[in-house]
Amino acid sequence: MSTPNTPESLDSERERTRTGMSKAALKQDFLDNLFYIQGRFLEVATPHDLYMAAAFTTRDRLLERWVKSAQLFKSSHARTVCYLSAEYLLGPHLASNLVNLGITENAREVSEELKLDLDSIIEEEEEPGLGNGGLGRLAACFMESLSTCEVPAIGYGIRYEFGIFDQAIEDGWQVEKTDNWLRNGNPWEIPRPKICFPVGYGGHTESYRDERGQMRQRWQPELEINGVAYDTPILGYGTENVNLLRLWKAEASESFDFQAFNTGDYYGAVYAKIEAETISKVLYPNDEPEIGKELRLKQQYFFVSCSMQDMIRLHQNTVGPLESFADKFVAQLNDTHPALAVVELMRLLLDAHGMSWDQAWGITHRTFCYTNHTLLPEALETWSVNLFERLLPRHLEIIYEINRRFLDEVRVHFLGDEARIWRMSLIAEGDERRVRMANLAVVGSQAVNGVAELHSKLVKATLFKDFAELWPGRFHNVTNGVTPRRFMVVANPRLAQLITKTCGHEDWIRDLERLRELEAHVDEAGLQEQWLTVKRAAKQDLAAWMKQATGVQLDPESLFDVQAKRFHEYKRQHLKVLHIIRCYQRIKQGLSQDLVPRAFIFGGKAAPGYFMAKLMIKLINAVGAVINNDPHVNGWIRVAFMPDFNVKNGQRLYPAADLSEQISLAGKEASGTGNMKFSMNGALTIGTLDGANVEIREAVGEDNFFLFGMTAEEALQRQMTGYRPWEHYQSDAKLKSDIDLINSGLFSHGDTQIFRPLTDNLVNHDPFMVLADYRAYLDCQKTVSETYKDTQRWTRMSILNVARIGHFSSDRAIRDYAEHIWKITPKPIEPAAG
Ligand code: GFP
Repeated sequence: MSTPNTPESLDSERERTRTGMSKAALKQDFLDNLFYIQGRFLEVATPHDLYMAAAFTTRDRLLERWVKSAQLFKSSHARTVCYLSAEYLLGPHLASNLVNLGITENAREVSEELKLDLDSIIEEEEEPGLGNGGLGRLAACFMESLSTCEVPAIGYGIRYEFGIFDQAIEDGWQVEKTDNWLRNGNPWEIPRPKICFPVGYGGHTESYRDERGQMRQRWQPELEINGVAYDTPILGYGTENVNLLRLWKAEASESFDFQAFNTGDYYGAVYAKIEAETISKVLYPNDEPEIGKELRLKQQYFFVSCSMQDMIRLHQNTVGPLESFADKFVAQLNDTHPALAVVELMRLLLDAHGMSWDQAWGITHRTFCYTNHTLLPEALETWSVNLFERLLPRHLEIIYEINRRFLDEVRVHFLGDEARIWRMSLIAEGDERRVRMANLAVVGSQAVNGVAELHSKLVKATLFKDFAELWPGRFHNVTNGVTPRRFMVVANPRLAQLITKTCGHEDWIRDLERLRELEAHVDEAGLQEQWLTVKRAAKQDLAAWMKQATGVQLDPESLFDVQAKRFHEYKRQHLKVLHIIRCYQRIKQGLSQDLVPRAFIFGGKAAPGYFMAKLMIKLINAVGAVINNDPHVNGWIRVAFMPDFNVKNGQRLYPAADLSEQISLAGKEASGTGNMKFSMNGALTIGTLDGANVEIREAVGEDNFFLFGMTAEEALQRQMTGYRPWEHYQSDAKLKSDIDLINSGLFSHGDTQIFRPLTDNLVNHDPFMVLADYRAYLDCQKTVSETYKDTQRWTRMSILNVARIGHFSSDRAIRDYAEHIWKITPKPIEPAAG
């Protein structure tokens, strides 16, 4: 076919290549990108070159949609959600963007035509690990669902040069390796050197009279660095909407100190640059003591300052006067890490834009909402007043003034209740005075929410009881959700295809409640058989990966019993270890009749400084080494530890699990989101009444969920009346023998001391009541084994879990936020004509 050689036709031809969805356009763009960006041709391209070319080809299609979204949002002054989060655990982009664009199949066929393998290209991507766990992954799911639900949004965060460490297992111990994710370049981001804001630290404040003769304060920082924007487009599923993830990188204002250089101080000349760039260098791991983490406070201030300045800039460029700022923007604080944004917006409105306190507070308070993610006291941030004074003196003044006015309000409501005032103050008095970030977040926000029904209730009844009594209308619940695009369609394409075939449509991917249509087919032998086939294939895939990664051979016919999440004592990975040891002892004693062959699979990282969590990892691997090498038992049970649990590896685990372990002490896990991901992939849950487990159980039905253990209330009651784990140890012979076996040195080449810190802690303190729930857990596991023997019943339960899990889509969570918290309506982008 010949194309008329006019400028118009050339233009449209070119446009089609860069943005078209046909195989021809994709192929041409892929080859162009390989050539023009990577400087390669097919025959010599490395796997990385191919991945880059595929990523750029996909990105070309995102950019077109992004520009259109930005144009519409700008011209219509669309109300916009700003999601402020110190963490985004994004996972690899390529596969998920292909799904959301609807071009996976075309991309696969193009690859085949070019004699390439799409899966290997996808596998080549290194994920940005810019988060620790649940909170960061939630932010990533929310970004995708915001776009899918067509809600205009900007995600703000930090572009850490080094994300969460890579985990290796050496001699059974976790070893941390640097995550140099930017080493080979990041094709998804676009640097915006001109979107750049100064951020100050240190120095002093001073009073002056403004032109109207009023006394005002201003801040003279000692140090100023710059925050530069790096933008990543986030596409929704089956929509043209693309939102923006804007991450800030710290740079020195002057990259080179010429004065130092001229006086011969070559190293000093670049020192400021190095110091400034340290701020966005590395993600802090969870569960490390807060003390001394000055850099962390600097990071928090850094990203909220850039974000607030950016929001003001955007507002002034579009709508104009700042009086309507809170109509244009709503800012969601993802935990307290960005709580300083409240103070920074006040500072900007007061000091840079000359507003009165009341006017500034009126706007600020209407702008923010806050999500709490934990009740654990050690995870609630406080910062020393001294540190604040040194680093952010103007902010401390503003915090004092917010506090003074706030406490006056409390006094009016609760006359004479000094204890309450003391508890509610933004400043904790004591040997060292500290700023309470959670109190600041509550006071500065118009809405506060927990992340599951139980958690939100506990937030109101315990952590923020005083605040809920003062402002009952401020507290809400939005149960978490996860995106089915990544965790079903990308992670488990076989299951997705089977669902589509069974329901006769793909609409469930956008409207997850429609999975309910599966229920009508639950008793069909054909579906059950295919369901099993799909699960078995996923188990085979995982077994092959595990064999290659760890050397451990798993039998796909056995029950895959998986616990994958951050390591923490409250999540009780050690409870599962006690179960493994019980199985081991039973088999050794010839009592295997009520067991089924099981593969016990773990995944998860421990914070580098959290000794007990690391010891749990060592224990699992130690027990695994004995079991996996003992021919008497390894036909029955195997233990495998998946190294480096991250989003990418999680996608291998969820589809293959038969049983999902959600066994935290009730009242401790705010929500959990792994519980949703497993259930969406047809795993049955064994769990306590904790976090979102409660709602998952209600949704899938009591009969399709293995429940055990104390309720949150019972646990609290036991704690208050004096919990004595020692008595469980003494009175339960099996429990005693399991713990004694750990201490016998059997799993540690005769070393009887290595696991003592763990076992002594269990027997003497047991803060998360492992021993109190041990018996109930074991009994419940017996029921699991019995049920698994009945394949048909198990499969039916598995199908029902998937059919009834629709509520836990992050699309639903975003719609809840939009309606009840943000008061925002979707803004669809019209598809391109033709
Ligand atoms: C926290 C809570 C989880 C909750 C997530 C998301 O996770 O229960 O599901 O936040 O709300 F602990 P981490 O960031 O602590 O892993």
